[in-house]
Amino acid sequence: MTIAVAVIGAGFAGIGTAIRLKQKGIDDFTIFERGDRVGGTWRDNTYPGAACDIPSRLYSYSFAQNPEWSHTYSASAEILDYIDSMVADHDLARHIRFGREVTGISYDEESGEWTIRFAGRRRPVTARSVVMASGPLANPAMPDIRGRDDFAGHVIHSARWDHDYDFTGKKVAVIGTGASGVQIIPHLVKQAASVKVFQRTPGWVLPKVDLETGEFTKRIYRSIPGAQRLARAGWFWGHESVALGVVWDTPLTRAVEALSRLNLRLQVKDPWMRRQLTPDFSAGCKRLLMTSDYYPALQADNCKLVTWPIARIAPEGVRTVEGIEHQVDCIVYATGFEVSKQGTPFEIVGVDGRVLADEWAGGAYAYRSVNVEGYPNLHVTFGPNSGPGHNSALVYMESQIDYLTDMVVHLEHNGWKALDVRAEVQERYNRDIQKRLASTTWNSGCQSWYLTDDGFNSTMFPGFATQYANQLREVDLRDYRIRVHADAAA
Ligand code: N01
Repeated sequence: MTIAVAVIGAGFAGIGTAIRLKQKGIDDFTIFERGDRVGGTWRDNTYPGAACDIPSRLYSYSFAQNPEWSHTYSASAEILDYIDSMVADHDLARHIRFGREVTGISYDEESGEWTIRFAGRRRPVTARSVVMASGPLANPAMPDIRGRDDFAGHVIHSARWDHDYDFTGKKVAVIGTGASGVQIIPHLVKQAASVKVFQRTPGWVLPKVDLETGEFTKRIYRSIPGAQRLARAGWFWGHESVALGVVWDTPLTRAVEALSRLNLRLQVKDPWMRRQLTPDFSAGCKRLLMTSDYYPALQADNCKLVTWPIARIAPEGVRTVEGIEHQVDCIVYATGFEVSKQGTPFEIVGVDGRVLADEWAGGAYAYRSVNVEGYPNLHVTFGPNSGPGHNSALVYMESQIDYLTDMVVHLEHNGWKALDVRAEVQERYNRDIQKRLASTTWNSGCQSWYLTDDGFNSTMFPGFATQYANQLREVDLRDYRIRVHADAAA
């Protein structure tokens, strides 16, 4: 039997999509999740110190406000609880199938249906619409360092933490000092005998002022929902103004850098260390790092910052190019994720047997980040050029979810076969996006996961969250080709 909507992934995007589908009267959907519980990135990233660097009031859905957030910024366990509570509050458990890893989907023009295939299962599922909610940062990336497999000790990746490994008394190397690395290092320094931090590029660091939410404030949030909306709006506009110093190179960028330098001067006494920790690219080119305990941890007696490039991994540890071998018991890779900027997480075959990964080989693109011409009724959350960079990913996600669920409603209520974005509309949109990206800080010279090796930016949205939300506020059916079933056309 064909279902109305197949949602792939039970992380924030999949759960949010499910809630909005229900609120819009669509109950005939199933969420297929490869893991054994909901939560996506917050299920997978359980490293010590895992927390969100965006305030909780903004890192949550406006249609599922939570008066109980304990702090300004939440730790991963609390975020996971929030996702669980959304599942319970909206009766979503009966819609979720766990252990279903999608291996490929293909579109049949005749029926207007997508076939979804799963690892280890012979029977595929068919659906009229598919929502890709599998997340861009779902698969850990191991760095391409010579000798990596030769290491005789223990290996852990930040996104697949080994909670059984006891760091007490151990010598540890951490490779990677991005958003994950700076959260892990302070915790390891407290536990391990010694920690060597291998830094390739220092990032811009701003202090994270994390306050506990008092019982009185919670009571206000519980009894006056408008107060939560007000707090959310405050954070939202604060982040919108930060965009001026992060998305484009403006005088505000210099102000962000000055603030970060001041933070460095106040927290790090040693001039050599300060030089090593000073970035040489514009603030915002890579993600800003929000932490107040990273610099103090680096200066702990049992911690050492290593800035010589890594030459290779040896059986006993990490060898740097000047010939020193740092012998360790464990290597923690905080080296980020395999980001599908060009490929797709599984094979996606559209009209005329077109394969999306082939079309995206030069860099991914979509219309309004959600739809791709030739792949009707397929909707992507966190798709090409939808990255916030300066605001909450959930604010962007909420816009996508509202937009794509409206499209599903159009399709289902009208009994149409397909909604396929017009090629010329998509082309015009992406020409404009790439033109605007050229003047952003992300394209100003540093290398980050936002760019392909050729410097093509298919991840970030070049503007304010408000602009992004405005473009997704309404589905303009003139942008789409509508196909009807043969019997309806007759
Ligand atoms: O990964 P990253 P991440 N040799 O790719 C280094 C989200 N997130 O997991 O900068 C040596 O940013 C690499 O060095 P360099 C957020 O969107 C959110 O930290 O390339 N080093 C870098 O230091 C974030 O952007 C939260 O020179 C190597 C690090 O590894 C995204 O996840 C929290 C190397 C990788 O940094 C990814 O963050 C955490 C090599 N061969 C994460 N290869 C929130 O709070 C890589 N590196 C919401």
